[in-house]
Amino acid sequence: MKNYDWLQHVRGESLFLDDLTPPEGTLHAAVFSSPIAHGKIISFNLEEAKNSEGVIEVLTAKDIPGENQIGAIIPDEKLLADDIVDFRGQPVAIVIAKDNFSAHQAVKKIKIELEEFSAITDPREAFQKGQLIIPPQIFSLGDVDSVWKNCDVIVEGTAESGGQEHVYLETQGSLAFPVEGGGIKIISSTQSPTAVQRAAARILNLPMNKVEVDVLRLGGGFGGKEDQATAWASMTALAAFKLKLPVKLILNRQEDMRMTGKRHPYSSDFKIGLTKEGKILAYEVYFYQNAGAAADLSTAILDRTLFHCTNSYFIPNVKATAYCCKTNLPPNTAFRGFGGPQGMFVIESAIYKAAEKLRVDASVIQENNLLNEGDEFPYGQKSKYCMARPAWQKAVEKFNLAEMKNEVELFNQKNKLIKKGAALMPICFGISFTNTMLNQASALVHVYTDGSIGISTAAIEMGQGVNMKLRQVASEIFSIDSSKVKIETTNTTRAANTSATAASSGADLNGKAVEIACKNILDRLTMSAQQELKTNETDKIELKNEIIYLNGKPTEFTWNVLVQKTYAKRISLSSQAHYATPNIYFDKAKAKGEPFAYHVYGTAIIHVTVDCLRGTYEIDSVKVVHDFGKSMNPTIDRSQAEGAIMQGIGWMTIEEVIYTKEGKLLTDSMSTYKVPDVYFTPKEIQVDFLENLNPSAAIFNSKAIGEPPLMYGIGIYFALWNAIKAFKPSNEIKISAPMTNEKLLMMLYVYS
Ligand code: MTE
Ligand code: LUZ
Ligand code: MOS
Repeated sequence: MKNYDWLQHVRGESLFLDDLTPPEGTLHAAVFSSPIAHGKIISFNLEEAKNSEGVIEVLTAKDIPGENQIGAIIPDEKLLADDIVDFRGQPVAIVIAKDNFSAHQAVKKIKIELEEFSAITDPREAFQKGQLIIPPQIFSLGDVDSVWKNCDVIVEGTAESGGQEHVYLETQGSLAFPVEGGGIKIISSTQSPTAVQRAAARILNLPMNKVEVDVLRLGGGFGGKEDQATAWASMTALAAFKLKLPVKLILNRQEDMRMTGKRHPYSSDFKIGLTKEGKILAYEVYFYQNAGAAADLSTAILDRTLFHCTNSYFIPNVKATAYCCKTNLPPNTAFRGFGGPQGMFVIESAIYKAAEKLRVDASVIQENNLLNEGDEFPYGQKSKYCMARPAWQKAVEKFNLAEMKNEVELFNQKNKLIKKGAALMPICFGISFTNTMLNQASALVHVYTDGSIGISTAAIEMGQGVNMKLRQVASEIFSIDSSKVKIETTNTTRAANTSATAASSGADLNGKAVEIACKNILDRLTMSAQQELKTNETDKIELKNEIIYLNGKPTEFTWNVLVQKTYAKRISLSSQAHYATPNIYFDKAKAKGEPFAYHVYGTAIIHVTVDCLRGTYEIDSVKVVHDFGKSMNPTIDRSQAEGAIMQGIGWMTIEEVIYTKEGKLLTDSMSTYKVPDVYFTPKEIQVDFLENLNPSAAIFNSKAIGEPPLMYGIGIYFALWNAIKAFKPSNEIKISAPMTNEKLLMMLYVYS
């Protein structure tokens, strides 16, 4: 099964927001944003900008007819600042001009007078000053306090992990135009059309039915457009509403990097207690999340950090506390893994520190404590169809870990200045939005009289291949060629009240809805065939490869003929269906429940080579055994795994988001923010499929793949750790990701 989207992409035929032919007379917007991280607006002077060439209008908070509010979970974020500015790059005014260049020229002419306040960029400082967005969140299992005395070793430490820029190829943008009856239509590059619709309706003081949002596809989202496409869409909606003309706004790369939030940096304290055999008895952890200046999705992300704080290990006594710290940075947001990777990085760090103290290889502790069937997670759910150990064992055997270890040791004995390091990284990731309410989707399926099919769902195609998977569902249910199936744009008039395409559950939720809708139509078609073929009760009707079979024998009825006959009988060839993940719940007050439909497991083995003279390194190989369930599209799933692994590796190694203490982003271009390129990719990536049939909540038993493999990338940090140790065994590692070349070099020669 090929991915139709990819064929179009390589031919340059796929359309993105900026490729759409804009309506006649479309105006262009540019955003004026706060030049400081924290302060009070005293006054603006917009005159010069308004008189600038090509400028039509400059809009500020005063021009908002509805409520100046875009906060999705907590209403704490204004579309346009009108009093206090909380971060550098916070939108203050929108210039609308005849063309993009004029709009940008005029932005430079806006004068603003501010009273500057001191800025906080560090989450621990925010915590000390009581700047928390929500009260501390705690997950616990057993009782850590009573078991420390039974531990043979206890290790405490601190771990830092950095932010990460999404670098979606298509920057944030939107196009909005007025429609009949005072409404607005918005074309947006969003993962969540309903979030855009809701926010724009609030801004414009319109009912939601007067705001239509349409999405063709995204040039990548990676979580960056789960919540943060809303502002730009609302701005174009506001401008189009006020000026009664189409307005387009596309951020350039630098604007996008400066104004939008990123993966949350975390600073964490851990304490881990083990027996001398390496069994973990207790784990206590405190997470300080750098949320930025508004809640955005931070609280949900904080939850997922807690859900994944023990990764794929069973730890009988856990106490995990998480703080959502408000700082003067752009609001940080969803990024593939959604807080999970940050939690997992800390438990892995704790295990590595404990291994040093126990003088064993960290993999011994990792393996010792892997989840078994029925083990309880700190949030009360029990591990089911647990693949933690099967994946680990298969990786160890298939990739011959013992031999690889020998090779590394031999190499390191022979080489003084070049050292190799290896690490294993098991993962366990829960599938479902942790906010149970969001686990629903809908599909609208039309079979046209020529036998072709059009499908609308809530799913957003952003490169992950969800449209191809939805096509496959319909083609499989009807047993017709997938070329007969078209996936329509995602539109709020055809799929209402949608959840974002996120949490890796786009294919599951929308696929299940498509499955139900197609089965409804198939039932009617089967009934119609029974009438046409005048069958009796014992006869068996089947649709196979576009032919109707009666008792296993082909009839003269093809798919197309049956569709026409059914239409002629005035039977509906359309169906709308809704799917909600069954049997999941979470009691927030108790922090217990069964929030996930299922878990995804796997193990990676990562090898690196470090040049200990220069602090540079290469990735030799990443070898993975991953639990795909029964993959419905191995090509797409493998590519998702490879992309996610690379993104995880980037986060841990060379991608470094740097803000000054004054909240100024220094890494605001592709020359200062380094993403992995083709030369940086591992020399070898192997992804082995661990097949299993469970569980049924996955579409066609094909498990969600979007996010889980990102966390294999965490293993590279520890492979580098081991290489550093091989060079200088006495080295005390200061745990701070990413391990950039500079940091690694300092680690080798400066810290001891
Ligand atoms: N793959 C590509 N090519 N582009 C993307 O933006 N986003 C990731 C992942 N894979 C993304 C991607 C993220 S963050 C998620 S949550 C899932 O895709 C969402 O899609 P799914 O639910 O259909 O897997
Ligand atoms: N978004 C969300 C997510 O709202 N809830 C989640 O649990 C989640 N998980 C991963 C990615 N996005
Ligand atoms: Mo993905 S972080 O759930 O958009």
